[in-house]
Amino acid sequence: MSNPDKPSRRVLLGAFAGAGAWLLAGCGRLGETEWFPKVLGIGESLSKSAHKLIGGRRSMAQEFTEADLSPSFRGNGNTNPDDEDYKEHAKAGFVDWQLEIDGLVEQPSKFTLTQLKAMPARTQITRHDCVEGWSAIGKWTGVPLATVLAVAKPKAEARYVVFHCADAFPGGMDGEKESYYESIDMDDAYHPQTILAYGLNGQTLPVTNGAPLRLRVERQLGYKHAKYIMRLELVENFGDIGDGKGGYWEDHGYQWYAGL
Ligand SMILES: Nc1nc2c(c(=O)[nH]1)N[C@H]1C(S)=C(S)[C@@H](COP(=O)(O)O)O[C@H]1N2
Ligand SMILES: [Mo]
Repeated sequence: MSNPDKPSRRVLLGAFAGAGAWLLAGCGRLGETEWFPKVLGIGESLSKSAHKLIGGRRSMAQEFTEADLSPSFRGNGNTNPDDEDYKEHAKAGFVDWQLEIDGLVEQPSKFTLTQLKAMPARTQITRHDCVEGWSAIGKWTGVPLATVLAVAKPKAEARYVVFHCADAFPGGMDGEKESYYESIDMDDAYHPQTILAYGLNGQTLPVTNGAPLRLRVERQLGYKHAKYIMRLELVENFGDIGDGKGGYWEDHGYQWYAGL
């Protein structure tokens, strides 16, 4: 039953669509308008496309200062992948490790950690929010995903970047392991704060937090930030990867778009 005091979703979306041209033209200034926080207040009920329409997908996540850093950045989920290849690489300091990029790209590529570190880096101090109810502020250094994609050249039909990770969780009754994986769309892939991080708080990224490389996708919740990345795969859809929902936790019921 609809509540007569509350504008319906349809009415709200209609209002946004009508204001669309103006909103897009002014999207760089949205955060400064008085009504924007109010819009965000009702944003919980907005669809992803409406969120995008009001400029939300392109806006920047808040960045903090050194003074805001959490004393330590805890590890969560898997913190030490139980995979033979991974363990060998970790023991060797990831000198022979390579990030693979394949799928719908013109130029399937491999990058060593040294090559990734030689690309222009971005450092950002951001807050990580986990659905389990904790947050931490950390300083992340890495290469923008956009920079790496510029080398691999996604084909026009590529719609998602899938992150294949080294770790797995024990699966169902047969004890079969389920690999951790995640996916984001091209809007998030090209967002300036979306980086493949190899540094945390001025140090080499520890194994606990995803060495050698982990995703930072700052507009979304913690489980989207894939750690222990081994391979990026560009796909048109992710229906035949894992259980088809776009990520390990999505396959277990979490939302695919985990916007903050
Ligand atoms: N490969 C992999 N990535 C992962 C996870 C995981 O278990 N494996 N856990 C996710 C969750 S739920 C959170 S909150 C963050 C935790 O990152 P941290 O260990 O650096 O705190 O990593 C995310 N990425
Ligand atoms: Mo999490």
